[in-house]
Amino acid sequence: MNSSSLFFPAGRMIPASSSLRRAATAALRLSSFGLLCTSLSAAVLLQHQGSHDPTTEGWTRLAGDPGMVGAAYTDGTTPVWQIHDGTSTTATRTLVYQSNLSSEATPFLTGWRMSVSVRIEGNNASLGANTQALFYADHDAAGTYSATTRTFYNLHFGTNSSGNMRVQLFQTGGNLVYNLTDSLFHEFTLEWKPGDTGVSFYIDGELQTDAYQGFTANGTQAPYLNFGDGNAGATTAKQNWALVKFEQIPEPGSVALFGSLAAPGLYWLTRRRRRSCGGAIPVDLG
Ligand SMILES: [Ca+2]
Repeated sequence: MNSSSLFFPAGRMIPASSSLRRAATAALRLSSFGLLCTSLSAAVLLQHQGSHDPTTEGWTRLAGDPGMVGAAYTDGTTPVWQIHDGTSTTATRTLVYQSNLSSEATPFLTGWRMSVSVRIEGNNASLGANTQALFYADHDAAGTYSATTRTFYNLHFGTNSSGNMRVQLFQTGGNLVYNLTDSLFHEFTLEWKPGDTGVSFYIDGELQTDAYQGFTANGTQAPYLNFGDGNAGATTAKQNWALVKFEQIPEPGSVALFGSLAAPGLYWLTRRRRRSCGGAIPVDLG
């Protein structure tokens, strides 16, 4: 597909100043942080949601073998797009849904957020690209552009022997691993804003680290996003993807419209929101 269609027209990325001002006023009057979760939503650049076929949402199916399965499925009561090895018996058991970004300079300079809700059905002890959500960027975690290196912001999902979810942040110098205490759906979020020197990682809105650096390697390929099975090995586990969302966070200049007194309040509320939109769950840094 034409990658330019991944982006809304520039005029729609940031609300008109009058409506933005009204939204900001309303937001600052709210006493419920729950309402703020939606009132301050960022511009969604790309999204997979529920049981929709990702190829109808702007993603391209890239399968290493025709036997690989991506199909609509209901996990309990949650509609998902399920990915698994299916009848594939070759040594190329990969299936990812990918979307190229002609340039992610704008979202990177103004801020970005990638949110994923996924559950693994069955056990997958191999914590790696078997189940991954990836942002392949041309900027490092300090926001510095490079023409010759690329930074992978890559969430790897797996389970322990009991089926409890695990998530790994692929990183140069040592991966970060978080062990969850159940096998339920959770929302995993990476977020970067101007001035940050690392990417923040949240589980269900709870900050886990603000220093994720990603994995940097030589490369010149255009930036892209993908999710699915990026490892050629076999696994009996199935991946149930309820949500993959990539957003541009409103640029700092738009906050200035709120006025010098309102802006610090909104910043505080925004920071607070990341800690208030989901229930806390126990995690261990493994
Ligand atoms: Ca595989």
